[in-house]
This record gives sequence, structure tokens and C-alpha cells, in this order.
Amino acid sequence: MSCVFCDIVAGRAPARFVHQDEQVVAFHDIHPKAPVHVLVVPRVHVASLDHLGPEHEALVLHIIRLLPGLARRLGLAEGYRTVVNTGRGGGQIVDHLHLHLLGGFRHPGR
Ligand code: DGP
Repeated sequence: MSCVFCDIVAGRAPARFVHQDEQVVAFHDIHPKAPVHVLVVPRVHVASLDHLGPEHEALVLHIIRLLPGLARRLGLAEGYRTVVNTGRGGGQIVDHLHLHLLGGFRHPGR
């Protein structure tokens, strides 16, 4: 079955990468919902949070621990939002686990 994020991971589809390592890639979302909107995507195809197993524990920790440095490099020194949509009821459109990293929001009164 075809998967757009597997295509990006494999270099078969283009993306604006902001990070790549042996376990994950991160690239700008094609439909940004914030001034900075990046997706952190494991190289391995896992459909969603519901499909994680014990073999993915190191991967999950890797993704979480990547975030502070990645956010800093993206200029999000004031903070950031992380979102993982799971299943159609949770708003998940792409069935390849990904974490949304959003930031750069302007707040009223600033
Ligand atoms: P979700 O609803 O959590 O499944 O979010 C999927 C996100 O993926 C959505 O914000 C749009 C983004 N997206 C979908 N297709 C592509 C693509 O081909 N390239 C990029 N960069 N982003 C994509």
C-alpha cells in the first residue's frame, strides 16, 4: 500500500527537511497551521499511536528527546505545541505515525 510519508522518507517525494537521522525525519507541513509547523516522522512505517509496540519504545523516546533542540533550531525559544492525531476520530489523515511541532503563535497584547 502506498504511503506518502514512506515516499518522503525514501526520497521518492519531495519535502523541506529540517532534520534527518537514522530513526526519524522532520519536514515542514504542506498545509501549515502555525507560523512554524513541522512534522516529525519515524522512518519505519507505524500507522499510528495505536500500532506502537514494545519494540518502538526507544523510537518514541528518541522523538520526544529530539523536540527541544529541534524547536530551538526552528526559532521557537518561547515554546511550542506538540500534537499527535490518532485515527479518523482524532483527525488523523496520513496513516503513518507523525508528531506535529507547531509554534511561533502571536498572542493577544503582544
Ligand atoms: P494528520 O491530520 O495528523 O494526519 O496530519 C497530516 C499532515 O500531513 C497534514 O497537516 C498535512 C500534511 N501532509 C499531508 N501530505 C503531505 C505531503 O505530501 N507533504 C508534506 N510536507 N506534508 C503533508
